[in-house]
Amino acid sequence: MTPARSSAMLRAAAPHWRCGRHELALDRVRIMGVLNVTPDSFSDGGRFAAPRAAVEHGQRMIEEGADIIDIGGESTRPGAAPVPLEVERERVLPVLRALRDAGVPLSVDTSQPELMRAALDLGVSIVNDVRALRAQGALEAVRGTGCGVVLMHMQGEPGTMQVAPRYADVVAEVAAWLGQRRDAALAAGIERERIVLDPGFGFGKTHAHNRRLLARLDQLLALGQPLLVGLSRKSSLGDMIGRPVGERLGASIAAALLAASKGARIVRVHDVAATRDALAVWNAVQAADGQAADGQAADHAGEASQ
Ligand code: HH2
Repeated sequence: MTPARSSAMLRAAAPHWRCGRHELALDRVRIMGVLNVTPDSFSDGGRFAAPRAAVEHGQRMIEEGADIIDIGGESTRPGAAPVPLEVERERVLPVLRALRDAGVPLSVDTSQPELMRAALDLGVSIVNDVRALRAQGALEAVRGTGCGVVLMHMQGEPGTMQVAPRYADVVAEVAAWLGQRRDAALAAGIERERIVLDPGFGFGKTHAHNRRLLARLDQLLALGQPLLVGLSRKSSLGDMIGRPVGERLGASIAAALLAASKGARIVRVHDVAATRDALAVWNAVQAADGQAADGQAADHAGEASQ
């Protein structure tokens, strides 16, 4: 693909994301800040398990530039067991309540239709489901609500998904699967402009599968939906740099920029401030590239630069 064509495709791919009372312009890459209200998440388990610590961390990420806060009460790391509904509700709902007027759209990271409904009643704008609304009643829970939805690919279930992930062609299979889930959502009455797709890095995939998916992420743009990518601090990055989870900031930023360059419009990250700065550079250069490609570059011959 030529650079001009690829940048035109990226800009054409996703003008807006309709999510509840918010409409998120996707003319630049947006940051979804991760807020895990869990004792056992793979990178920050226990740090924000108390509601007060979670709310403070959410507010901090908003100050740092998060466009969305994604609140989850179930760890889906490899090997994790499902969490009972009541536990998930008790973890998530007080934090949603405290942050709902904080100024940015909130997302609830859950697969449980009952929790989706309760969160939507509190004014949550996005349902982020790592199981792509496959639970019984999940499509119905979001159907008439106008919320945004993230449909993520996963092979298997968190408890066993990393035992032996298998694909003949990981990119083609993830694309076909996401296309089917998108079609199921459309058939259930969820409008196209509400739907974002996510290849699900680390969910039933080897490190090699994850690397290949990132390398070929632009192939998923053919599905015609905005793409969200969550690679922050994940073990595939650890594998590439040989560092534990607490030392993956540089790798996570590199991954966010790579995802952006391959067409992702939303990145789900733990380290908001550092990602914001990296993306500000990327977005600015991308905008300049777009102006040049459109033949709109102004003549700045006299402009001072350093
Ligand atoms: N990854 C995690 C959780 N939710 N949602 C989407 N859409 N995409 C992802 O890649 C994704 C996700 C896992 O990361 P994290 O929340 O940091 O860890 P844990 O599941 O252990 O809480």
